[in-house]
Amino acid sequence: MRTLYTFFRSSTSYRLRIALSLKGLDWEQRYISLPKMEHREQAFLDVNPQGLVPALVDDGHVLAQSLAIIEYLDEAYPEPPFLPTDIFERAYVRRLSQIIGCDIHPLNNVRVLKWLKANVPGDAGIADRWYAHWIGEGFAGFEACLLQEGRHGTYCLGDALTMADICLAPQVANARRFNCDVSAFPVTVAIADRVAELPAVRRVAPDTQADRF
Ligand SMILES: N[C@@H](CCC(=O)N[C@@H](CS)C(=O)NCC(=O)O)C(=O)O
Repeated sequence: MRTLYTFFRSSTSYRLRIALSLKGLDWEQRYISLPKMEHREQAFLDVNPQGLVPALVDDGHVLAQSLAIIEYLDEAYPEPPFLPTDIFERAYVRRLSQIIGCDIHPLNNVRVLKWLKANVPGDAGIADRWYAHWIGEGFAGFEACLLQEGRHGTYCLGDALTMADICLAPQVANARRFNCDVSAFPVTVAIADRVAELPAVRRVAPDTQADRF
């Protein structure tokens, strides 16, 4: 049995739930509440000393960093593949994944928003404006990349779902949760919506999670 340390609203945890679900793997969940700061308690730091979710324990091995874990899962459990076999296509999928994972998500992480609220007093809307700004900038780059490359189909790369789609759907879900206007990115949003509608994805969505209350 493998164990996923997860929080329902965490988009990086959602990536992992999607990946595990698509691979058809079984796992048990340990819920780590970010509002209750359980990710900074020693019990979780003993698992991931960085104090961030998700973490996965598989076959006794502790894994952290969602992109690294997704690639691990793909190597350990090859079907269905999350990365294409062509090396240039693999680099393209990693490029799209890293736009989300390295250039969008870290700017809008919980600790960043909390820091802004604490350090910019008298500006109640700062965190929402910050979030919307970086979502707009990030998705504009993502959409431009898709359109310039012209390699998308049902998903980011043709009609086979890849790691890029696994990263994209949770990020679009979070943007909507923060009431961001995503209408300027129709290709990106349409792909994310197709991913979110898959039964294997639907069953691990934030609104299905036991820790959502
Ligand atoms: N690059 C890491 C990011 C992990 C991360 O930042 N997770 C967020 C939840 S989506 C978190 O634990 N945030 C806690 C905080 O910001 O205090 C990954 O992809 O796994």
